[in-house]
Formats: sequence, C-alpha cells, structure tokens
Amino acid sequence: MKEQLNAIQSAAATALSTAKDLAELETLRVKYLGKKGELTAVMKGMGKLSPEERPIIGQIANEVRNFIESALEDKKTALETAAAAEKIANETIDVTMPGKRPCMGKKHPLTIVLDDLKDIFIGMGFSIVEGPDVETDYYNFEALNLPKDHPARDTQDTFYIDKNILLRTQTSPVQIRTMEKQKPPIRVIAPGRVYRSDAVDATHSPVFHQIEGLVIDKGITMADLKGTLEIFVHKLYGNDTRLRFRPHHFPFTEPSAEVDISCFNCGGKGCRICKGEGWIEILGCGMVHPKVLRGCGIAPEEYSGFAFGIGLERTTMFRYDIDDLRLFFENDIRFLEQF
Ligand code: 2NL
Repeated sequence: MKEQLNAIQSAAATALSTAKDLAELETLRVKYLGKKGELTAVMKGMGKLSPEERPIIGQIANEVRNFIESALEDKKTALETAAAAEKIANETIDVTMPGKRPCMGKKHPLTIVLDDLKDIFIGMGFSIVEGPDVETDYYNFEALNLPKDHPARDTQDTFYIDKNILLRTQTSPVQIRTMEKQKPPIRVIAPGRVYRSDAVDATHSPVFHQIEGLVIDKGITMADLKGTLEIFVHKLYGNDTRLRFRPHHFPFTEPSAEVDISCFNCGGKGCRICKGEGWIEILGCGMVHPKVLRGCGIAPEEYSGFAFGIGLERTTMFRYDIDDLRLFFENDIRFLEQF
C-alpha cells in the first residue's frame, strides 16, 4: 500500500508538471483527489490493515494528499501568471507605428442640395412633412383631381402593386394627408422619393426625388406664390437671377405655371447649358384647385393656397454641371468624392 501511495504521488507530480491549462488541472484534481479518485480508492482499503499499520499508512496518505494539493495550487498560480503575462504581451501598443488615415464619409450631392432647399424653406417658415412611398390610388390621383382617364394614370407611368395600391408618382399625397389632418394656415414642404415606370437614360430614372411645397391660408394669391418662389430662386441661384412664369396645365392647380429662370451660366445670352434659350425650366406650380381643397375638408370659399414641385435631380445637375442623372445612383466613389 505504501508503494501504491508513492506511485500515485510521483504520477501526479509528473502529470501536474506538464498540465497546459486550468481545465487540464481540474481534470487532474478529480483524477487524484476526487470522490472516485485514485487516492480515495487506496484509502478505502485501509480498513483491512492491522491496527499497527493503519496510523503509519494513514500518515503517508495524508502527506501524499497534502503534496498533491499544494502542487495543484502552485501549478494553478503558475498557469494564471503565465496567462496574464501573455494577455499583457498581446495588448502591447506600439506607439511608434504610423497612423491610419481615416476615410471620411461625404454627403451625397442630392443630400447637399436637398439640405440647402430645406434650409431656404425653413427660413421662410415652412415645416418638413413626410409620408409613405406606397400609396393608394386615392391619395396619389383621385384627391389631386386626376380623372380616371388621365394619361398620368397610365400603367406605363405608374408602378402598381395591385389595382388600388401603387408607388407614389409625386409627393403630393403627403400634402393631401397634411391638409386632411391639419387646419390652415399650412406651410409645408414634402421632400421624398417618387417612382415612375420610365426607362433609364441620362435624364430619366424609375426612382427620383421631388420637393413639393404647399401654402394654405385665408387670402393667399398668385402674388404670394411669385414672391415665395422669387426668394427661393434668389437664395439658390443668386440675386441677379430673373424669373419667368409660363402658363401651363396641371390637374391639381388652377391656374398653373412652369417657372423658368435666366440661365445661371450665361445670364440669358444663350449657351450650352440653356441650349441657346437663355432660360432654364426649374419647377412647376400653381394655385391649389378648389376641388382638391374641398376634397380635403378645406372650404375653397374661405381658404386658398399655392403649391409647387421641384425635381431634386434636375436641380442638383444644374448646381454641379452634371450631365447624366445615372451618376447619382451608381455610387461610384470617384464621383461621390468630388462634392
Ligand atoms: C411638376 C410640378 C407640381 C404641385 C406639384 C400640388 C400638391 C397639392 C395640391 C396641388 Cl396637395 N398641387 N403639387 C402643384 C403644381 C406643380 O409639380 O412639375 N409636377 C410634375
């Protein structure tokens, strides 16, 4: 039995000295000192010993147990110290390494111009309103006085999800919803993505952006529309820019107009940008049709208002002399870096 105990002690000593981690150490503890461990097994046989032998073997067994326990403790401390040292070594920072230049993000050109437009209208007391891209036929067409047979309703132009649900073709539905919810005075702009089933080319995309404006109050006239747009144009294109209101037709406004500005490139003499015209079309506008007001629960006998719609891509192309709208959506970093 004495030999057995000595064998356990030396086997444990060898195993412990080569243990690699704390998990292995725990396995060894169970193997030697556990309830079903080797030392316990030997000690269970002590009952068969003579009364003279028992205290001697008992003492040896205790010494072996103490030896293994302290060896375990020592090895545990050693492993923990080594692990901490390795962690510190791995965390060492070489402060003499050259720095990595961070890549700075930039605003997309459409965002730059949209932010400018928002600032201009916020400065005139407008609030910004938003609404869903997926709309119903009512909000996109019916409420805007677009009769059932109007060409703009043609499936060629509109993405229908089903007979009644579609992707908005302008941001006007946002303003219809605003008029339903809010009593005049109303002074809002509705920027957002709009969708039309157009083939892609240098000036067309099935997804583009619009900013529509709406003002409703008692006594609003065409003069308010002209004054508001004049301030807007002067802030965006400079104070020398002249405006020209050309009669037009929209189903949702009466009267309606398109607005041209004197060419910001040649000042009106005629050049490449204005195609020799001296004028550039920048937006559509008009006095909100009485039928549209009434449909939203606003009495046209009491209130009047104006609305306008600006294309963001077109405006941005003018600002930066960009000749192909596809560049906005390709997200080529060499293009985006330039703004
Ligand atoms: C354009 C110009 C326009 C409007 C949009 C509008 C909105 C409501 C009522 C009346 Cl809720 N009008 N928006 C008005 C005139 C022009 O957009 O070139 N559109 C294709």
